[in-house]
Amino acid sequence: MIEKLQKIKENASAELSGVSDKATLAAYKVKFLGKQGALTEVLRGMREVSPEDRPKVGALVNEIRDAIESAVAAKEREFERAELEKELASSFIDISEPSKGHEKGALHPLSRVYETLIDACVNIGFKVVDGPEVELDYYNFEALNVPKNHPARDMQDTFFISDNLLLRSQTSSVQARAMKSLTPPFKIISPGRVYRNDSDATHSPVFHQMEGLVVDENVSMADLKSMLTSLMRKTFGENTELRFRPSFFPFTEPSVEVDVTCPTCHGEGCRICKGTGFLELLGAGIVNPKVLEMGGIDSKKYRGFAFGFGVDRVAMVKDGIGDIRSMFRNDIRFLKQMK
Ligand code: FA5
Repeated sequence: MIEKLQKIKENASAELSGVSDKATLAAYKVKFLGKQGALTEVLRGMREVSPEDRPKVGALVNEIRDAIESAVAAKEREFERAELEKELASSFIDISEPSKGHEKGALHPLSRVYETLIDACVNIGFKVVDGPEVELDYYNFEALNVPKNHPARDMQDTFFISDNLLLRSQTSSVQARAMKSLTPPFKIISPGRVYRNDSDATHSPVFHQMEGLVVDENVSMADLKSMLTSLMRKTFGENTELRFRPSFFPFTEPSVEVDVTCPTCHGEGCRICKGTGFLELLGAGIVNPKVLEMGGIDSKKYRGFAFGFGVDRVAMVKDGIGDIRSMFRNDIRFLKQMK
């Protein structure tokens, strides 16, 4: 047995010099290490070896197998290196060739407006708060002075999930939640996605609002007006004029709708503003004392003002986008145009 093994060792060593490529290496491996190979063949005869000789024979088998395996691995490395060198020598990279250039990405028009509005508010002391998109009827309506079955609910065509659960139709729901946990004075904004059963060029079923709420002693309509004017001028330019029209919201009293001069025609009247020179952007007003009380705030001591933008509308106005839906189609041609 020992002689047989020594013979295998000698043959393996002698034949290695004849291994000149991957194919002969594969055949070599099969011949010495394969299932029908020389070493396996010897191992099958182990039964005939006396128990005292077995450890010696076993050790020799292992030694020969290890030696063949490392010789095979070394040859494999040698062939791979040779292949790589051949490839490197034959290929040529022309580093003087002009590059295709890198296209720069850009923020979505909506994200740009979001950032501008949020930054402008944070700079004057507003804190950003968040709330759930799947909301309780209570926070979206009841806590905002819109009881169940009240006709004011028709102002927003809402997606209900169940009697008490809905997709929030306005970010005012966050204001209703925040009042319960914050102690006045405070200034918060809540930007986020909202949902209504609307769809045309200026209405999308999913859109974005940014609600602002300021609660303090002695806040007034004049504060609301000056704050919104400064915010709109930061967004649309210093020459922007605001128009406040009396309106109705169940959660504010008095309520206003606010228009800004059309940035396309600067108030002259054009297709975008339908000839009026103004564009409607947001609702606002002095928070109804009933809403403050429902939020746990003493309405005798504190007053509040609130406003709610359509962020998508701001983006449309700012970038002259004719159809709100183009902002959600992810058409790369539109997005490139908006860069
Ligand atoms: C509200 O949603 C009130 N919560 C705003 C408010 C807040 C008033 C605080 C008073 C105090 P309104 O339904 O008007 O109001 O919506 C506000 C803005 O959202 C609109 O001016 C408009 O810019 C935008 N908007 C409304 N519906 C859609 C829609 N389907 N698609 C895109 N924008 C919309």
